[in-house]
Amino acid sequence: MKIPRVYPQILGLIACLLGAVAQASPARPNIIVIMSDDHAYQAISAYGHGLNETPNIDRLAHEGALFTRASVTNSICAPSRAVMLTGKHSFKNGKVDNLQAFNWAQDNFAKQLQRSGYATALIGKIHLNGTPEGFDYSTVLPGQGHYYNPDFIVNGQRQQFAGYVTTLTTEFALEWLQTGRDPDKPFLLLYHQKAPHRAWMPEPKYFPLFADRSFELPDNFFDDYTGRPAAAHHEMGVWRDLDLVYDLKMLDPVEELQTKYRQLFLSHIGRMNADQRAKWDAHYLPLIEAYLADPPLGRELAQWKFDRYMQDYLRCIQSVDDGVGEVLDYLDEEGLSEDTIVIYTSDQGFYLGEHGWFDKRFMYEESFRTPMLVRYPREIKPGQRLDQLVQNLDLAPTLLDYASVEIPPDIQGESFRQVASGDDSAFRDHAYYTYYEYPAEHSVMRHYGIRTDRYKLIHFYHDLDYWELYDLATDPTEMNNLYDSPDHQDIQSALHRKLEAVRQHYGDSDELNAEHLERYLAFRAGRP
Ligand code: SGN
Ligand code: CA
Repeated sequence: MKIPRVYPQILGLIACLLGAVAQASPARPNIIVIMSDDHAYQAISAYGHGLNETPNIDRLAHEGALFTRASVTNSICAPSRAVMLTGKHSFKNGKVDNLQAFNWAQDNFAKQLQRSGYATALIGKIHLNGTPEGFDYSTVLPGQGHYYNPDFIVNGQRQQFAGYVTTLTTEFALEWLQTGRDPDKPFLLLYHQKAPHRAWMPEPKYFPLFADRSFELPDNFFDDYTGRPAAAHHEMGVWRDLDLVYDLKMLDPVEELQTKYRQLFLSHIGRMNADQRAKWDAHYLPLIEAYLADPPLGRELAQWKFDRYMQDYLRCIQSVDDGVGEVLDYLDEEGLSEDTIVIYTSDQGFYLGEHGWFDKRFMYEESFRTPMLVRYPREIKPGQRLDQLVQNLDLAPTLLDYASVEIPPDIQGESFRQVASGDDSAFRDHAYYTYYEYPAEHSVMRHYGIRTDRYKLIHFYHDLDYWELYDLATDPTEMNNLYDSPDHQDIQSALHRKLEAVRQHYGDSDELNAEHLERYLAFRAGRP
């Protein structure tokens, strides 16, 4: 067929118009959310605590924004992930604790991005039962997963992989980026590491790191919890509750150390192949012999336990940092760095000996706060440190905002896109917190509370009824409960009013807490 001569002109016009449209609305950004598990901000060098070096995570701070006061709404793994996905508080999305089921049928921001044309993948730890919804591709750990030769569920099929969990997770993420995704679509990748979760089993190449290092105990390591009965009730003490075999790796061949978690540790270490086990033993057996030959006592034992804990915890983080470097390198090599939002965060913070603890759950700063670093060269100036009270609750609306997808009205978080771009006009003036998993491991009682720019008000309830008030400007380590102090009556009343208003705004209440408690106790008792 003969093509009329006018066609090329029309085609040219169409191309020109399309070009104009493309210019008016630039391509939507790619998004990578890197989440690790239990990564304390104190253990990221960009946060300035001097414990370790994380050069790759630090790149995000140098080339983007670091949030100094980011927090979670519920400091425990699965609930935190549910909050991130849905943009709703635990009492709205229904996943209030690690134990009860998550409802994947509800909407989440991955589904919203997928519907709007994004290629989506979830790789690594998610800790939410059932098949993930909202992802074209998923490779996830069952539950907590294992460090060595872990199982992954690949698009619904469970299989075991040889290797170390952190490097495998990075490999799977890179594979999807390189060959798995639809290259014609913008992408969303949730790249979620298991590390540095308990029991802190490092990759062999990092055994030598920190081997001779002793760590300074935090000032409040020997906290006596005066004025804080719920804190006193804990079971997460570094010197009292860490398990010699499981946590501190004293798996003695003569089986003298019959600790509570010895069997559990055997199930983890039992997954290793002969080569992995040989490397493990070459490192830990001399430490075990030294310990048995001359077991430290008293304060020396506390320091020894803290050092053992910190050495392995920080080693696990080194492998996480390597993975971040590989992903950032991939973006550079492919010319994608400018157009990709990269977020680094954790499902919550963690205690590194503060108040004498490991673990999380409390609304005190170290576990209430979480790392949050965001790089997006198109919009975010390099090297910013921002102190707004952003929360994991805000990730879903923020990412929808960047992707030009309408934020559903029932989402409870706020977009911090403008904040990240350096707009310091008002953001939310508070952060609201709820914690429910009690009675349970570590014995952290049920509580809720509010943090404002300067103060924190917390209410512990259920088998005690106790309020705490902290002035974070004068008492950043929360040692001095000011509740009922005669000098703080005005601020106490103001915080109570604020807390009530915030609870009403989000739709939380004492009645709802009573319902959650009843459901939880029934669940634990195995009642329907
Ligand atoms: C496990 C750990 C706890 C930890 C929870 C929740 N015990 O149960 O120390 O608090 O996970 O962690 S362990 O003996 O199994 O290691 S979370 O990050 O998944 O919420
Ligand atoms: Ca966690």
